[in-house]
Amino acid sequence: MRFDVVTLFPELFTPFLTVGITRRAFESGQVDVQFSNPRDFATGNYRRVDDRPFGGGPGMVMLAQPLELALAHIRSQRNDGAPVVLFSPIGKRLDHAAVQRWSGSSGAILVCGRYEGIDQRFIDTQVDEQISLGDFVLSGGEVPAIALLDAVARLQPGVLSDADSHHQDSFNPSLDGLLDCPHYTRPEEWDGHRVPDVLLSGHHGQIERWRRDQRLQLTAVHRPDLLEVARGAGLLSQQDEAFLAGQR
Ligand code: 9WO
Repeated sequence: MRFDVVTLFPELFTPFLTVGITRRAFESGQVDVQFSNPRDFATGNYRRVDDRPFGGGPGMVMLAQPLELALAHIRSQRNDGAPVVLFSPIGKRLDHAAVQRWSGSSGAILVCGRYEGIDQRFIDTQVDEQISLGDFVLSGGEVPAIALLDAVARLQPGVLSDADSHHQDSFNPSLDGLLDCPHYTRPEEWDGHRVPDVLLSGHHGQIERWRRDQRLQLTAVHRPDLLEVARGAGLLSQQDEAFLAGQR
């Protein structure tokens, strides 16, 4: 799988690609990430990548031409017709299902905007898909690109430990079914707060039931929309429904 990232600031990515459980996926090339800097495709003494907006107004707009040349260079290296993705609040919200689709794909070309935005003609003619992380504005598309790469890399085979790998399973994932349960570690009492007794009991059946009940309760309270989806998908057992009925 290959992701090409078009960015004025490739150095922002390095710290995220070289630490943690996803490091091996990136360093082995399992998730191959290549960078193209529009600056390298800009012309003239000043190598401009931006200019003032037609019609006036604040800020600068990214020039279409250096972005298009960067794309052409990438296309000459990969001839798989990979989709061009732009990170923008206009786009479709990224969720776990989309991350799963990307993690099984052959990759994409990720375009990171800066300044006030990108010349619309580049977006209209070159961008296949826009992806949003939510209804807020950033100073560039790099943070969303890193978020996508991280989410995709952790779903690659061998990245999650065996203990975590159930999260890849579409029937027991934290985010397309129910929210995750709370986690506790040592000490048993911290700052006057004890770990729930059941977790210290050694009763694996009771511990599993408690965790399931916590997930159901957390989801019912914080994300009732997700609970409805899980219910509609037939993911709730009679025992689950009995617990939820007892909560009301
Ligand atoms: C910003 C913007 C704001 C309101 C409506 C549409 C918008 N599009 C963009 C945009 O594409 N901006 C470029 C990328 C240039 C300025 C910085 N950029 C950006 C991306 N800011 N915020 C995002 C972003 C991307 C994904 N999810 C949330 C925010």
